[in-house]
Amino acid sequence: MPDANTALLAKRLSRTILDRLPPAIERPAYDRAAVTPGIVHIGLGAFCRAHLATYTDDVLATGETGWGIVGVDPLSPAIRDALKPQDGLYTLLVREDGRDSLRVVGSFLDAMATADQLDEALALMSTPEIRIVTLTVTEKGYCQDAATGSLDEMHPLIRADLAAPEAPRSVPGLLAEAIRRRRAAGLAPFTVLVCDNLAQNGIKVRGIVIRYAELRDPELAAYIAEHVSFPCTMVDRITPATQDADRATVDAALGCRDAWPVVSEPFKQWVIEDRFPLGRPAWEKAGAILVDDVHPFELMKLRCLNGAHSLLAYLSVVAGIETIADAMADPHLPAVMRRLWAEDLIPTLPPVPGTDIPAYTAALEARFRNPGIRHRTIQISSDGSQKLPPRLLEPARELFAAGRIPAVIPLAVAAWMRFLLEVDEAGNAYKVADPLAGALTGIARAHRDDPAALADALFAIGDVFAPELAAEAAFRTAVVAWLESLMTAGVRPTLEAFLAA
Ligand code: CS2
Repeated sequence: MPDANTALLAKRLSRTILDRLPPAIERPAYDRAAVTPGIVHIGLGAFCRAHLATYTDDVLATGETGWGIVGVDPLSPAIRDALKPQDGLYTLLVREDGRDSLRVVGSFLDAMATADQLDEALALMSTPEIRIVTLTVTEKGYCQDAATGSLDEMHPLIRADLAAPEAPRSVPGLLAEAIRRRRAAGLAPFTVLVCDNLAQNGIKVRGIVIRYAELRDPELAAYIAEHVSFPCTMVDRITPATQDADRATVDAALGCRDAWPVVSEPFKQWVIEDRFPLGRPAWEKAGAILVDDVHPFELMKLRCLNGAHSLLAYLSVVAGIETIADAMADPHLPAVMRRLWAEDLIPTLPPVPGTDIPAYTAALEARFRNPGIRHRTIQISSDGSQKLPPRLLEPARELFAAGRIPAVIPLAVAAWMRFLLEVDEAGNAYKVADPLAGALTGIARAHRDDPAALADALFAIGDVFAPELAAEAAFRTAVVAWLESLMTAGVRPTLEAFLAA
């Protein structure tokens, strides 16, 4: 006879097992059966499940029952397939200093994948109960030209959607079609709440969706421009991709199997512009900050947190440093990061209400050091062509416009260029994950022995480098010098030379 614990481990996390979980596991403090969907969330990755789902879970626990979430994966059915047999439940493992706390999150009522449930998802988005569509589809999910933030009209998914707009595969196509269907049904449009790391994310995505709609039907575009609200947001919680070791930790603590738990740091922050014509959950009760203007918060976070992440990620991958916590233990990287903040990024920021920016960056450093979070530098290195413009290239452009020369950003850009060679300094190969990977790695291979030619060929990619920045002679000279040093001397001597200068 298997003992009770073995029998439980053979079981899957689900609503019927919630009451039997060990007492230390936090779980929904409300009757999930009484909750109805009010939000469709597009993109089921780890981040949204550590972030907006927990804010919403807390609001549901205050007795607001109309704001359950239905998740829609626009890419693969894998997370839907993990969550569906679990009644949408999953565990969030919050880690700090070896202290784990676990929480089963209940705000996802159901999960769908557009791969085989597109009509079901569109039908749900066209019901009166759904008043908000939230999104975490990563920067590249919006089919944007990263340098300008406008719609990439030649994107294959956009071309395909314009040819068959009622069966969309792109995110702009999905939003436009859902808004069209609601309008045809006589319903007011939902609010579109973008929760990705784009500068002025609501404004950008509004522009992208309107441009897509213009190409589809100018009348629909005019309707969206006039009636649909796209508040901007700043979202923050460090949430690395789930590893098998995390699944094992969670299963052992739960005593049952969770097919896709999520791991995060304790810190979380959400700043939201309060423009929701059809209402919203009282997210402020869960600690969200509702403001009139998100822009200062968003610039601070995108530049200081994400910009530092990108600097550390490219140097670390090339140097063979596996995680951000390991990078923080490096003799040189933290000092370079502090100079990035002090010399290049903080000078570009406007005042941020209620925030002392040096204290914010000091807190960031402590978050990066969290030994419980194994945030892999190769994960952060992905999609550099989309991430570098808002994090580092836009601040560089602003510094030049103000008559200043960035000190550290050229080193970060050179590290990205060196990273595109797909081999670290110990000779280990890795893959560049990026929507432009083919073009970028092709250029890197063609110029692997010529840093100046490599830099020039990359500067010519207009989707990444704004022409004004590519034309700055001082920028080009600095990037080429650092790239040459990285390619010939290596990361360590380059950092030493940088810090000595
Ligand atoms: C990271 C972000 O992968 C990345 O590019 O910089 O995912 C970062 O961890 C989050 O934005 C933190 O809120």
